Order: sequence, then structure tokens, then C-alpha cells
Amino acid sequence: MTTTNPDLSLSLRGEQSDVAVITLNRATKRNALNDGLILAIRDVFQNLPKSVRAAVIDGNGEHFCAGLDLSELSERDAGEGVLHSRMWHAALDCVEKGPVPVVAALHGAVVGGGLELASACHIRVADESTFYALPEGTRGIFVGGGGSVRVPKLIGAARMADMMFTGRVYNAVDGERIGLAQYLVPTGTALDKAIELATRIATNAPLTNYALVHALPRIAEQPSDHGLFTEALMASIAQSAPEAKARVRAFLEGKAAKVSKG
Ligand code: 1HE
Repeated sequence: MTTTNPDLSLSLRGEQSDVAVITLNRATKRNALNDGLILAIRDVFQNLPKSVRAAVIDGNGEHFCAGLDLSELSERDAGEGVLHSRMWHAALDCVEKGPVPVVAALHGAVVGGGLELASACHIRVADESTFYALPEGTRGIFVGGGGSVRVPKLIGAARMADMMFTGRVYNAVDGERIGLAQYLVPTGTALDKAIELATRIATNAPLTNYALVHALPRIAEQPSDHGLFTEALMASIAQSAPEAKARVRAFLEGKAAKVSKG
């Protein structure tokens, strides 16, 4: 199913249509993100079907995403540049602070704005063909899609600065090692693994997923005293939901899975 933009498709998986797979569909341009595609990403996350409880983003072709469509960059003045960056912020906020957890399925190039998009997701699964870079540094520009806020949270400001100062490219193994991805899988299997994870996430209590998407990142940025207070409120709200009570009762009655060694 295409969205309002043929460069972005949406398909629903699972018996309950609870997993949405959102695919960048602009392989001839290596899924470079033009304004239309950024707005389509915003729209799709603002209008996910009610059945959806987790989402996956992937890219068609040999690469996840080549970042900003550089052909649209040339004629912007400073004021237009600010508005353009703010448009990316608004769209990627819809991914990061949207209704459901989002898993990125990465392969090939995850560069520039492609890494900014990936870092707005909640989990990143990379296959062995993945490579990461921030070529903004060598193109004479700066990140503008939230990268300076989100990427340091994954790998630290020093590593991000190195990527931009020197054009350093991380391969899939080193990317997982430094925290750009949480899962490293054989080439060609990132989408399957991401769907497997999203399918599992979709079975969580909705309020737990909501807390992980909306409360955890805010708590992590609060002073510890405020964070502990917010945590207490969120914990109390989550555990008072009937679904939480039923799940805990099921465990106590021996009807729910134990934690098992990985
Ligand atoms: C593009 C773009 C693009 C490819 N904008 N058109 N991002 C970059 O600086 C990365 C630029 N791209 C690359 O380094 C390479 O294309 C890749 C490593 C991603 C892929 O290489 P390859 O050999 O598979 O493909 P290609 O032959 O380089 O590209 C195929 C076509 O896609 C070609 O167009 P064609 O008309 O000649 O066929 C390329 O021009 C086009 N293409 N990438 C426009 N990015 C909110 S701020 C974010 C700031 C940034 O993201 S800056 C970083 C931009």
C-alpha cells in the first residue's frame, strides 16, 4: 500500500494488523530524503491505523538511506534553512515520540540524514552490509535533522565529532560495538529480524510501550530527583492498568513465561 507519496509505502503485518512496515521507496536515488518524503514520514506516523502497536522502517534497494536529497539544498537562504531543518525536526519527532515503538532495519548506507532518521527510532537492527557516516562534515554543512541531539545519545559527542571532522565511516561490526545499532544480523536479514522484534513488542501492554517511548527518554534527561519522581508516577500508572494486573497474576499462577537464559 502506498501512502500519500509513492516514495513511501506502508504495509500491515500480523493477524491483528498490529505491525506496520514503512518502506523508503526511492532506491534509484538511494532513498535520499527530499521534502516530500520527509513530510510523508511525518504524515504516516501521525495517521497510523489504530490496530498498529509497533512499526518497522526499512529502505528498498541496496541502501537504507543516503540522507538529505542534496539536489534540493542549493537555493535556500538562511531563513529558509532554519525552517527546513525545523520541518525535519517535526517529522522525526513524529517517529521518536509517536504512538508506537519503531524498529529501524538497516543495510548499506546509513548516512547523513539517514542516520538521523535511524537514530529517531527506538531500536536499530543492522545487517552486515551496513555502514554509517556523517558526510555533512566534508560537504561543508552541518546536521539539521536532529543528529546533533540524537546521535551523541547513542555514541557520545566525541565519536560524532570525529565522524564529522574526519569523514570516518563505521562498518556494521564497529557500528554495533559503539552503539549505533543494538542488533547485528547476517546480510539480507535485518528486515526479518526487525519484524520479529516489532511483533514481540506489539504483544507488550500498551502502557508499558507508551512509557518506554514517552517517559523513559524524558526521565533520562531530568535531574535524578525529578527523574525518580516521574518514574514513580509512571510506574504507578502502568501497574494500576487491568492488563498489568492480569499479566502479574498469570505469572503467579504459573501461566506466564519465566525469564530464561538468552
Ligand atoms: C543522491 C544522494 C543524495 C545518492 N542526494 N541524490 N548524503 C551524502 O552526502 C551521501 C551521498 N551519497 C553517496 O555517498 C552515495 O550515493 C551512496 C554511498 C549512498 C550510494 O552509492 P552508490 O554508488 O550505490 O549510488 P550512486 O551512484 O552514488 O547514486 C545513485 C543515484 O542517487 C545518483 O543519481 P543519478 O541521477 O546519477 O543516478 C546520485 O546522485 C543519487 N544520490 N545520494 C541526492 N544524498 C537534515 S540535514 C541532513 C544532511 C545530510 O544528510 S548531508 C548528507 C547527504
